[in-house]
Amino acid sequence: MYRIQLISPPLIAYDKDIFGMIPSPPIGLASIAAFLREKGMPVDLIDAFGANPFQSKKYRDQFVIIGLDIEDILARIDKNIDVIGISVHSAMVAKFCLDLGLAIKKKIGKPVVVGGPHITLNYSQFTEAGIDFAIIGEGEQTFFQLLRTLQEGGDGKNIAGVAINMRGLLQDGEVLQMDDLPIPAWDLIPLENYWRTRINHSPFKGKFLPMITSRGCPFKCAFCTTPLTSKGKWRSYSPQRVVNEIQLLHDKYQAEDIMIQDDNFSANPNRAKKICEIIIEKGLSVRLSLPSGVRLETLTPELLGIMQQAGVGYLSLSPESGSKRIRKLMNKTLNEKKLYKIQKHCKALKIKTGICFIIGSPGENLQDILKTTKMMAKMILYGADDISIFIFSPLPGAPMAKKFENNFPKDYLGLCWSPKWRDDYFKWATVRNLLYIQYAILKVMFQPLSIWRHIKNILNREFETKGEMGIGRLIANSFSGNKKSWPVRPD
Ligand code: B12
Ligand code: SF4
Repeated sequence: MYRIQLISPPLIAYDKDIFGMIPSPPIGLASIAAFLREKGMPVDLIDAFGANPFQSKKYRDQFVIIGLDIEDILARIDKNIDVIGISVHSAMVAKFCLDLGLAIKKKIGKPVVVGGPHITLNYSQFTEAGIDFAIIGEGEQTFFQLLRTLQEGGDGKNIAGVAINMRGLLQDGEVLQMDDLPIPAWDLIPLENYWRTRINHSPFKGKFLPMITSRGCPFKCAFCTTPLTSKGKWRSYSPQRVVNEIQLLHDKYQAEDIMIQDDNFSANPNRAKKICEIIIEKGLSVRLSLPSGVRLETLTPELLGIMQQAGVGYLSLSPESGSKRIRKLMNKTLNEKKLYKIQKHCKALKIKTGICFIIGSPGENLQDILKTTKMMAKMILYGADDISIFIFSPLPGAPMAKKFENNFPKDYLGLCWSPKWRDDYFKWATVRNLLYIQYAILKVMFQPLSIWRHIKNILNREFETKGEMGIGRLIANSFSGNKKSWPVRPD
């Protein structure tokens, strides 16, 4: 039987960019590992961030690598391995993964396969450089089919879902019933190291794990690539399967906080309601959060009420901009009245909220920013807990990226929510800082009583908001010296 080496790259970010330095256990790769193991294929997984989150090195002038670098990874690969699979989550890790793949080919001489959200739309960056196979879309079934074919002596080039170095041969892989997928192989990930960093993309109090209850999104925001990678489809686990996984993460891995990182958890509100009902019926006691954004269209006071009873303590709402003009450019529908109403309901239910905005869209002007400022102020008045402000970055493949097509950074490195390569980055970074100052002032003005709770949570290192997590990290870094607190400074 073929032996497979899976690799999740280290975290790569602009040095000191707190928006890019957010680790999370690699759920996509853990899901592939579980699937292959279920099919009887022995799998080893190198999680280059999780293996050593306290190692940081400078990378290409402006960036840092946190975790294992190429040499470290090469040293850990067993020479008897048959195929190597590398996960490429975003443009930020693409160059590193390409260099790693080529180095593995040179040193070990075995086929290298890449997959992940970035690959689905940008596979030619890899196949044209000499990487053997790129898997398009969901990887479990396609990767397994490829491995089986290679093992039987085939060349693997005709399998649906495998992109080869010829335009026109791109096809979808076989789509599985979601409930047939095994639970991610968390036993292969050094979870303790993630918990030690005390950082995630959602606030948490105890041991945490991510989870996916659905894949894809039926909406079409022009800055996002998910509508393209999921082809506008949304598929989900059955409510019972979702609750079984929550229970297992709690019982087997002691997870107390579960981040449901679906693109669109409540795309089917009845399913979301059913999940909550089963959790309540079973008396499961876990804290749930929805950090990737919940579409306003799908929320009702009734659904929020039952979500709160089921343990949802934090969710993200993404109006993106206070300006209708910019929202139109983003192809983002938003009912502002409903936004404020839902925020007030969350406040009444004590569900913490994170409100996400994108600034710096092509053509965005002062008028637009003032409208965002106003929306932000209203949201804080109505009880919003966190504000996240991202600077527009043209993700390759997304419709709004077209305007930047000729200016993309080489090898896509730098395509993140702090795009320092943009000519006007300084301007937008200044606007972002001013908006955060406004947020802090309004928070003290409109929510003075919440300040004590924030201080208590920061001191206990039990976070209910991202703001607390960020400030907690700053304090920990200032008091504990370089090596003890995460993120460490590069050597
Ligand atoms: C949750 C999430 C995060 C989380 C957690 C990431 C994690 N470790 O899991 C956090 C917050 C940390 C994060 C960070 C970032 N993210 Co992100 N993230 C997502 C999100 C919303 C869901 C990912 C997910 O959990 N999917 C569910 C799992 C099961 O699927 P999967 O990971 O895609 O894996 C499947 C396939 O891709 C494939 N596959 C994956 N790996 C491999 C490997 C092999 C060998 C094979 C064969 C197949 C394969 O098979 C898997 C199972 O079917 C996606 C949107 C999306 N739907 O893709 C954006 C998304 C992937 N992120 C994006 C971006 C831009 C970023 C950041 C750069 C943002 C920033 N901070 O500036 C950082 C960069 C992180 C890094 N250094 O790479 C973009 C990437 C676009 C691009 N080309 O760059 C996306 C697509 C969002 C978007 N709006 O367009 N992210
Ligand atoms: S931003 Fe969210 S809602 Fe919009 S298309 Fe992407 S995943 Fe869907």
